[in-house]
Amino acid sequence: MELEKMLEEKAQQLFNGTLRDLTDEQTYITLLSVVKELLADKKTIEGERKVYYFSAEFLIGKLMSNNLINLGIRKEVKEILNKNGKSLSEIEEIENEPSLGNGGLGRLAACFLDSIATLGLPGDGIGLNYHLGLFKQEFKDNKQYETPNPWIGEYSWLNKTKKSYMVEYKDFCLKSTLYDIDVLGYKGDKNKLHLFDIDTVDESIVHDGIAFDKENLLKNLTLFLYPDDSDEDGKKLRVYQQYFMVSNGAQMILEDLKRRKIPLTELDKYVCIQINDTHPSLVIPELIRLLMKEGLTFKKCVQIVSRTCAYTNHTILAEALEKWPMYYLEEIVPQLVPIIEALDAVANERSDNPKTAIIDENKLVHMASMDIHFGFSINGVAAIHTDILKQSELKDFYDLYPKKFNNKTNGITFRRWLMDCDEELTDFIDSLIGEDYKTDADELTKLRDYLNDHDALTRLLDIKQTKKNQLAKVLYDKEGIKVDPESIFDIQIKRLHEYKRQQMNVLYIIYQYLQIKAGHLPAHPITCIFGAKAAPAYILAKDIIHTILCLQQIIDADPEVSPYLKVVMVTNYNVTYAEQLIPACDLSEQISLASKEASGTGNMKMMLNGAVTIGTDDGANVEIHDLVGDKNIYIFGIDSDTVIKHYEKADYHPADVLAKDPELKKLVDFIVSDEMVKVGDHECLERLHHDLCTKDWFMALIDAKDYIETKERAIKDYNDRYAWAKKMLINISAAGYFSSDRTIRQYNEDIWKLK
Ligand code: 26Y
Repeated sequence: MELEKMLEEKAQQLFNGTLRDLTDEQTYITLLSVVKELLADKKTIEGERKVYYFSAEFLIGKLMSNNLINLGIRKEVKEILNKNGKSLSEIEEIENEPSLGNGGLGRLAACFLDSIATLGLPGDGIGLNYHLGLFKQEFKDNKQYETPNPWIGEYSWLNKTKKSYMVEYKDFCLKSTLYDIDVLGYKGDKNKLHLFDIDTVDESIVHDGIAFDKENLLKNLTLFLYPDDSDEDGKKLRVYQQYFMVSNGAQMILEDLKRRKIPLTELDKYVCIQINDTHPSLVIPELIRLLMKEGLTFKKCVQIVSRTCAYTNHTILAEALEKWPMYYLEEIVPQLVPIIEALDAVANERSDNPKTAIIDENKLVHMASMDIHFGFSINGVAAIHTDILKQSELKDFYDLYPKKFNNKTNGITFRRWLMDCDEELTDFIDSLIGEDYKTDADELTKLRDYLNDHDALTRLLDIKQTKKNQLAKVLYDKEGIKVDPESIFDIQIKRLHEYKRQQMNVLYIIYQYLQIKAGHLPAHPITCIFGAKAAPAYILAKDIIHTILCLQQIIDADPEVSPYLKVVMVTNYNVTYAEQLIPACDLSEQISLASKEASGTGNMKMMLNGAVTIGTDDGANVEIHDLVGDKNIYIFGIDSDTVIKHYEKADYHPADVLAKDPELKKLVDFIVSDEMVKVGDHECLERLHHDLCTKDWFMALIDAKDYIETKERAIKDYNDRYAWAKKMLINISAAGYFSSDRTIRQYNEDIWKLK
């Protein structure tokens, strides 16, 4: 049936009206219902062998626009809505964002699902149906507050299935309910995202922000995306969640094999499990347990499972590598304890190096160690990251299993991060090189033919200006903030973490503020935009947010400064906000301490949308640098080898840097100046100041000077508009490598081996 007719009939059926009569909300529900039917009619991707991507996070973001694009009907829907006096973008506003992830790792999982389906590979996601996504962020008195972030409501993309499994804990059993979300490939067939839940979750137990009773598992198991892990109960709840996810997933996989009459001993031939960081690592002992219950020997189970599971590492920060106390497991999932102990014994047979043990002398279970011993592949997420894993962080394992290690540089889906978020740029690229790049991203290199095409460069600059104007309107509507769309949009959007060094960006802002106060105007007005959530219990991260908001207030109130410098911290940064910020970015801030950012993916998104990067040689920046060359990226700072040596020798002391550089000291001291204290909380400002002067664990002060000089150079360069436009075009033309289609092809060729 033709689309318009379907929509009209659905409007009639649901609301007894015509499309034209419906409210925006009714229109959204009508559209959702029609699109879900179209998805239901799509073919499921089939194949002998299938990958299951196990992940505690799937940061899928709003799905309407993405589904319309992949169905190939976005333009048509837009026209039908326009004809009926409605706008698609306003209708899309109605959708709640499912914020089922913290940041990069969760968003990567979502990009991967899109690419797996687009490449026509059989592959499903396995995760949890959190009722409340990552907290909603609010600001009051220049501080972050957290409130619940519900997303499901009466209408959503979830389809309730009839599948259900029993999950055993020490003192009770829980019955699961499975919800599926259809994942349609671009102009292709579909896979599924399976999200497990329980029926007894009770959203009303949340009080005072995001506090809740952590004891009552029946009510809270899937209530939150894993909560604050600063206390014992929060951590235990995460073990309950992780086991729930993997036990359900493992049972579903084995049930499917039985249905297909495949002997369980052939699991590894038909199934590959990709373990996304260590959060789903309990799938290894759980699968072994389930297979043993079917009568297989421990030895046989270890062999099968080891050929089935592959592990991706996303971090080298020690505090993020999960280690569970054995007594937690005894208290929560005692049935896994003998299996983990037996696995530890096997590991100790293979190597007497205590560093590769699974259970350490403090009776902590190292989840990554289990993955490496009993998985067949371990990969890092960017070239430099994998090298660091091999050479230092996981060196002992690399010596033991050199062939298991491999790199898979991250990628992003161009459907969402270009076609969806920047239609103007997409149409521009289409007009120059055709549409093949949408499924073959390397085609983007053809844009290089236009580097000296004045007309093309003019159009590119115009598009960037259009996106900046659009963002300016969003900032005004959402935040009540007026920005100058002609200023440089300098954007740092990512979780707030010391290693990502938003605090170094703060020092630049202070530098620029003091320069302007002293009568030295910047080469071009600049708007410094931040988006970041801090973990609720991460005090220093919250202090950095506070400092940014105080600077925002001071500069806003200063008519001498505000025409040239503006600071904006957007509220509740999420995927939806990212889609508006990224196309408007001129200068992309990727300034982590070298060696610390495993990959980064925001760097790729901004590059693809015509931003130029200022960054360290860290994560995927290294590969961006290689692809675009020195002239089209602003690299600064000490390199990762130097950083690693500083840590080994413990020879970095911020006080030494400050003693030698009184100009830098002035910038740092500004944090506790009268101006700041007047608008801020003395304790918070003091704490950050003290940390920078005495600890500065991520060495912001070592790189600050180079950073400031490099940024000043970029701002000067920006004024040569055509030279800048060339840099933009070179960045876009080189971004093809960062398509998640490429990443997934590599996962498939090296690890999954699906047909
Ligand atoms: C232990 C638990 C609290 C935990 C929860 C979430 C630990 C880690 C995470 C999330 C990690 C994460 O997002 N890592 C990021 O993964 C991206 C995708 O590979 C990388 O691009 C990025 O550099 C890395 O920080």
